[in-house]
Amino acid sequence: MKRVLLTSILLLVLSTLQAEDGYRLWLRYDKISNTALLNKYRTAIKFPFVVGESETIKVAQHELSMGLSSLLGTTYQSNTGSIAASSLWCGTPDQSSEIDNLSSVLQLSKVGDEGYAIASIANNGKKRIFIAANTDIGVLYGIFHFLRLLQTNQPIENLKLVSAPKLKLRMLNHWDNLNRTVERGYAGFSIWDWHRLPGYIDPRYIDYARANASIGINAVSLTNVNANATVLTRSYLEKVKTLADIFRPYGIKVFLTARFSAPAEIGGLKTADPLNDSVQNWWAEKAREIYSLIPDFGGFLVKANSEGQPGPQNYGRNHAEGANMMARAVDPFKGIIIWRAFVYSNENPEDRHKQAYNEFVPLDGKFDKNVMVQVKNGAIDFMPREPFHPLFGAMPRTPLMMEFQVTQEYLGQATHLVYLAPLFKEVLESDTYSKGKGSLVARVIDGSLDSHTLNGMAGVANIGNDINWCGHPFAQANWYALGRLSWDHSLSSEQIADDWLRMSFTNDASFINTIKSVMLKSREIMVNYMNPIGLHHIMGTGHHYGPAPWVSNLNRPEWNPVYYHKADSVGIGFNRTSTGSNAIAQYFPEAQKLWNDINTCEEKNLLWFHHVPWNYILKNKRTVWDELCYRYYNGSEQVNWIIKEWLRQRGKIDDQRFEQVRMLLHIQAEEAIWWRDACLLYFQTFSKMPLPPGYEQPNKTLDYYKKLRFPFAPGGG
Ligand code: GCV
Repeated sequence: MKRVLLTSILLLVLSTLQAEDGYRLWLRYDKISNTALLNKYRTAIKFPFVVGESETIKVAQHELSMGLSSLLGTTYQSNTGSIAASSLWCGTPDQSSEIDNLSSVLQLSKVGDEGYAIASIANNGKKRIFIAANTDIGVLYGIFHFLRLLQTNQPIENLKLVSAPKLKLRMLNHWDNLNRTVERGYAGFSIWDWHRLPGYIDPRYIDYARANASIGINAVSLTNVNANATVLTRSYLEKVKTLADIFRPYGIKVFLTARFSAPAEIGGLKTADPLNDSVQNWWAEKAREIYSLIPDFGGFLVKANSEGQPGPQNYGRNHAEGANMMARAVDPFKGIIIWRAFVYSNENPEDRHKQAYNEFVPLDGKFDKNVMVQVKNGAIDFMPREPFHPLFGAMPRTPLMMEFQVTQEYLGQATHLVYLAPLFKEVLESDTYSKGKGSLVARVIDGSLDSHTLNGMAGVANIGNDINWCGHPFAQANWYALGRLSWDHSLSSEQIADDWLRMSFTNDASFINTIKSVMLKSREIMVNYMNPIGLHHIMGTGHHYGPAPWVSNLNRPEWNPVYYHKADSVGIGFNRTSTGSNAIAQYFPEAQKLWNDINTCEEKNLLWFHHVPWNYILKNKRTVWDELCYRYYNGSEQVNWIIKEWLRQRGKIDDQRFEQVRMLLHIQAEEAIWWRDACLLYFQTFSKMPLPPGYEQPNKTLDYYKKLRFPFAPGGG
């Protein structure tokens, strides 16, 4: 008996030792299993040197030594051994005369301040790989790229790569509260241990910075946009300074969210009116204090006059007056203000879709040069599918920054496998037509369309203190995709998924091909079982988990799902054409053409723009009701397809993550049926039409679904 117990304990310890808990993200650096390739790499890589002495270079040296040793299964210690025999040289022209001499061959003029070149070059009679950049951070990014080539088993014989980021600000927005809850966070509590900072430094801060640097993220806003002014007090700023010091070598700048009423709340002033001298002085002083602690502080991210947050309108001022006041406070220190355009008001009877545009377009050209306006990808709120926000293209004199949501608030949270790169790409590749055909959203936000030097993209983080950071093993792919697309928005979803899978799981081709296809289809599958053909905002109240299209009793009309789907005895959908709210007029004429006419409207956005009779016949000859049924059933069946494909992967990857994903997929399948049946039973009370023949009948009643409650659902913040 004793022996059995001991053996089980030993096995448990062993399995824990070998556990793949997901902590290592995509930086696992497991030894390359293909022996022929391993030998090739070992032959090609000898005595790596990373030239320089800065903190960033030290990080780069460490990463390269660790990555190579681990991937190649033999010790590599950067900057030791024979420099003459070295075949991997990393550095900048300033630090290395070899690199300086080769700078035109390496094309360093093309890589700017953060980019890099990786090239195989014959040098002094020896073939060498150079990882070169104009700056130390460029060297670190290049080293991460090089390690990725090995992790993904790419050839390295004849490298000739030049890479520079398309966007300057590549950012994560944490919605983390000071009490460590995370608004819309589904992966545990905040990783910022405010209480024990600055004295206690969780090693996780360094791993977080490494992970971000490995995908090019160079800015993080630490706190919730529903801001708490306490973070601007001295004792918290000292904690922030500690984080900023840790992140600096990894090229990451820290931003804070600023509560507009802070001068009154913590500054003892009677007002926070942006035109008041004492308020202006307070912010100027606060900026001076912050920059004395954190010289490279990024600036403030501000949610104002939205969902109850204070803002300039409380004092009869507009967004530009509020933003500019803060911009002047940080300007002497090269700081910027990121002002969010996520505004809507219940006192405004206008379609919520139109409100941000109506408030912001008249302010175009009125913001100071160090203000960016951050716009969510769509006009409502991070739905499974939204047409792009009409502000893109409509404010040419203002740098607009993209705000995506990485945390899956409305997309199955940390339970559903949904790969978001296709959603991000769909928006980035949408044509605003603001300057004729080809005026893509991507070109608005990278500044190339309207010649802005400030430009960027942010994602609301999905990171928490769960051991695997993001809750769902596949949710890590969304953090990864945000970074890679911020660096280069022309990358395909497929390429990003391919890299992420290889780095996070295995290079096994059959696993990669199957699971990549699952990932690429997963977003569309989720749209089908949650919000097909343009339905939106029909999820449960408050926690936003699960379906609740019947909710109609909330004080604010635009918080009720019935406001959005408008189902009645005639049909379903929100008429946003000229005969309805006319939100469509906010788009340029060519974009309007995609959606304006019910007969030609892209079906994926049909109910977003039209109220459509239940028996209206679509191009595929189904009625709208039948199409809804088809999509809901198809979406939920497709989750079973995902499960089937996943089960075939047993043994190809570690058991621990295999099991985690398997269990989560089973919940996803149940929840897809919940979405399907709850929504169809509810909409059927209006359509009065039967399910098409052959469809399995729901086995629960609408009443059953209406009574479900989730009092402790996560993410409430
Ligand atoms: C931080 C949605 C979310 C809120 C969030 C808000 C925002 O409404 O449900 O939790 O608040 O967006 O983006 O400001």
